[in-house]
Amino acid sequence: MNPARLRELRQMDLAHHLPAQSDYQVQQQLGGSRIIVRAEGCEIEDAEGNKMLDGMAGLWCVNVGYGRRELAEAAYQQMLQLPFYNTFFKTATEPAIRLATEVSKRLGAGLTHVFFNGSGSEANDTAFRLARHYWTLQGQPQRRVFISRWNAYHGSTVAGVSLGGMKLMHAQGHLPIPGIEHVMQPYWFGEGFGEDPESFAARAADAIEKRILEVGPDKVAAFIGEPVQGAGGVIIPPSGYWPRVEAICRKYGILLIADEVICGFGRLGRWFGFQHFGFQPDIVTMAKGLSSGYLPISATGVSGAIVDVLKSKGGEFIHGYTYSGHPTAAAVALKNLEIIAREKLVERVHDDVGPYFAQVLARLKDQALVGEARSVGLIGAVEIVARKGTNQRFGGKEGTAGPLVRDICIRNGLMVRAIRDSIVMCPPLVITHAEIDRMIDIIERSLKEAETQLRARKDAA
Ligand code: PXG
Repeated sequence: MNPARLRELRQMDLAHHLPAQSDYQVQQQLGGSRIIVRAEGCEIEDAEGNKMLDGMAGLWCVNVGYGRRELAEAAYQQMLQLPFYNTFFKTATEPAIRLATEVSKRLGAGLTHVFFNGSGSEANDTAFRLARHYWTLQGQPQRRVFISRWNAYHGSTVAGVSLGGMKLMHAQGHLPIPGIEHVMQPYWFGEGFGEDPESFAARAADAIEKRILEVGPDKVAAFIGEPVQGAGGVIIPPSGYWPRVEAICRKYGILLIADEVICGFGRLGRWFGFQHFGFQPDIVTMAKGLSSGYLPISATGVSGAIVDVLKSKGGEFIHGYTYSGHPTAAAVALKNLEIIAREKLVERVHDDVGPYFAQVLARLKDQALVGEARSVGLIGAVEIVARKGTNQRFGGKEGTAGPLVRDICIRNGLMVRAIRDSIVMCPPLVITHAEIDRMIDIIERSLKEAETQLRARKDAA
């Protein structure tokens, strides 16, 4: 982009635009936001012409990679035929019906029906309202408490933030809303270090049972969790965690909601994260990879058992969004699922790039700053520590190294996220071996560059 146009855009950005989750004072100090202008495959390009490998698939969503003409074509054709119609008051459109069918086929295991929304947050709001409605229909309206984990991310709407366990988000706006309980997360590196991982997992799952008993089992509507917590820092629970959580939910007849907004659509090497961990949810929320981010659309998958109750008891579920089942977004999502299936991207993650990513990531374990490098499928994290062999951070409990390493990675040509003192990765599922090598090389180099600066800091542990 020519410099004059870029200058003008930056000024307009400052004068009129409030970007999401940003400190507007910092936006001002930086002279405007980073502007991304185009992308192809796994690479993004900013307005200054810098090309970067996109280690975050946009924002954990561009599963099929950028530049898919087929998706643009699907949107174009659908817009010409019927750009929009609603799905309110017993109306539907062909793309919405076909997409519901395709999604439920892939969910399998009794998750027969799908409710559409525009975003992951809305998908969780739907799950929240649906679960309470279900219990009321079942003659148990007092069952309205949700149990979630600290450091979970379930979105940015009022219910999404409340269900999530981000304390800083709660602190803005007097949240959470009543009726939501938070328990410990299965974050072994942060909270179980030195403990046998499986006994830690059992302890983390049992915290849910303990809370159920404190609240009163007859008052709990549902437990909600991400199979792998993404925005919380790619928290991969030990293998015993989810089966134990499922058994606890079953024991007390509590609905189990899997938030698959990040884990869904191949990320863990299966269509859904619950299939990887081997448990059976009653409600599944999905977004991001459903359309690979090409258009906003999300879905709430519901078990046949719940739908049977809705159908047999009757009465309107007084809930929905203008864009529920948006035909253009649904047409793009359908084509996206077709691409994932045709190119066998789920199998590719499971059999090829997932194991390769794990293998290359393991190289980082010898680095002085690396406390742990973990992954499952194509999602991973590198924990940065001040002292090798410990989980001690630079600059105290929350750490200060993450943002520094992230900024160096970006300068070196890799877009990644820092979450506390970890670097997280979630690249498009089409990433090649060479690109995985490049991603890990850049992180390795950036960690080395950061080390000198970090050790020189007064606050170094
Ligand atoms: N659930 C999960 C598990 C998510 O990761 C949402 C719900 C909400 O989706 P929407 O479409 O309403 O944003 C998400 C979104 C980050 C970051 O910290 C993560 C998300 C969104 C924005 C930033 O990297 N995840």
